[in-house]
Amino acid sequence: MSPKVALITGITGQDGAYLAEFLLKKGYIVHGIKRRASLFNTDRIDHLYQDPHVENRNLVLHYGDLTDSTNLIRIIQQVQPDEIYNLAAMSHVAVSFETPEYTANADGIGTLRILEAIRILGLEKKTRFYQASTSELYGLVQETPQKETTPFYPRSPYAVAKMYGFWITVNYREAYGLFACNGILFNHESPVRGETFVTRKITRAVARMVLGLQDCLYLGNMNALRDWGHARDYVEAQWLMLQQEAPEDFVIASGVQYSVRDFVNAAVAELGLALRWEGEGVDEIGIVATVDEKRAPESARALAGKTVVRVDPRYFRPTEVETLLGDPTKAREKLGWQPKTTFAELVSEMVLSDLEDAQRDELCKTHGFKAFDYHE
Ligand code: NDP
Ligand code: GDR
Repeated sequence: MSPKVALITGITGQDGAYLAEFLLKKGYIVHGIKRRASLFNTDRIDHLYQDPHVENRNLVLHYGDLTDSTNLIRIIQQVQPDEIYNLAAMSHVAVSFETPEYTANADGIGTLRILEAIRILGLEKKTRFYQASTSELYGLVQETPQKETTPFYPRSPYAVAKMYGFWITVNYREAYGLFACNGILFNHESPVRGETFVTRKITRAVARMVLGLQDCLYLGNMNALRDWGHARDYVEAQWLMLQQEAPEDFVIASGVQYSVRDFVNAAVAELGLALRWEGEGVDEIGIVATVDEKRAPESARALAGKTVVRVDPRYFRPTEVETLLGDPTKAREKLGWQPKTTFAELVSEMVLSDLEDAQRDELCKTHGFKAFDYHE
């Protein structure tokens, strides 16, 4: 039997990288769409990269963009995929308030463009479609925990665009019999999470602070509650949805909730620090209360008594999603899916990976080379 062929949009993103690796291990031929950028943007999949001069590659990259229908039609025609995973998106909620029209175009209409391409090319019976839907659809939550039947109330241009993507996927399933599924995924993170999402921002800052490369971590709403899991576990659920007999939508979540502040506490604890929180609202600060000399790097001792976390209102959103908690019962019962990584394991993996990066930067700095110093 010839290997299955998958096409991943957003292959250069966090989930794209984990999914590509997962599918390659399963024997798939994987095609991915990457955007042209002025710098190399394939860091997350460089370990999977195959030289274009090698014959019979099982990972092939195509230039493309979700805002370009002709490009999508041509790639899908050429690839003739058995499965399409639409992971590409302008995925940052706060940034979507700055670029609402582009977000609607890429995240909303982009989904339609792929579904239409499948139809135009007559691939309705061959190609299965996965849409990266999101817990952000629940926004101002109407029920806790959130499950597949919980009403949506989106709270950002990102979530509204994803709402279109959700319903157009359902509509094409019902109207044209497409095997199309929505995965309503709750937040999932990893060491390759984008550096401006809150978890990675925290783990990166903590690692840099203990090595003396950064002074303070500025955060927005620390009371926000999220249901965090590991991207490695969640891409397996994406694949499982397309292996079922019938297409359905599934909530994918851990079923456990923590605040942003809890995440900070867990991240600093991983490197032997404990914080004392003082003040309220925009005046809240996190001060290093104890440094465990056995666990913390030596350079971290200088942090005792220092304020290392402050609130910066620039990170507040015009409308916030205060609380999300998923109920993954349907996924467990129908897909046999369960998260394998606990919150503590996730935080630990992310912190230790960022510590390695920070150690490399520290080494560069001590040898007089420029160390990467960008954070926002
Ligand atoms: P990332 O932001 O890490 O990756 C997004 C990917 O989309 C990148 O490869 C990016 O390319 C690409 N992309 C962005 N805009 C376009 C465009 N116009 N045309 C083509 N490609 C584009 O996101 P994640 O991997 O974390 O998330 C994957 C998907 O799942 C997204 O759709 C996201 O909205 C959704 N989601 C994510 C959750 C999470 O917690 N991670 C939870 C629920 C849903 P480039 O690398 O060039 O920027
Ligand atoms: P989210 O993730 O908006 O849930 O979207 P993010 O990590 O950006 O925010 C989570 C919560 O933390 C609060 N927060 C901060 N957020 C950021 N980015 N930076 C800060 O400094 C900060 N301080 C506090 C936020 O206000 C929010 O409440 C992610 C994305 O991956 C989406 O694409 C995906 O659909 C959802 O998860 C599920």
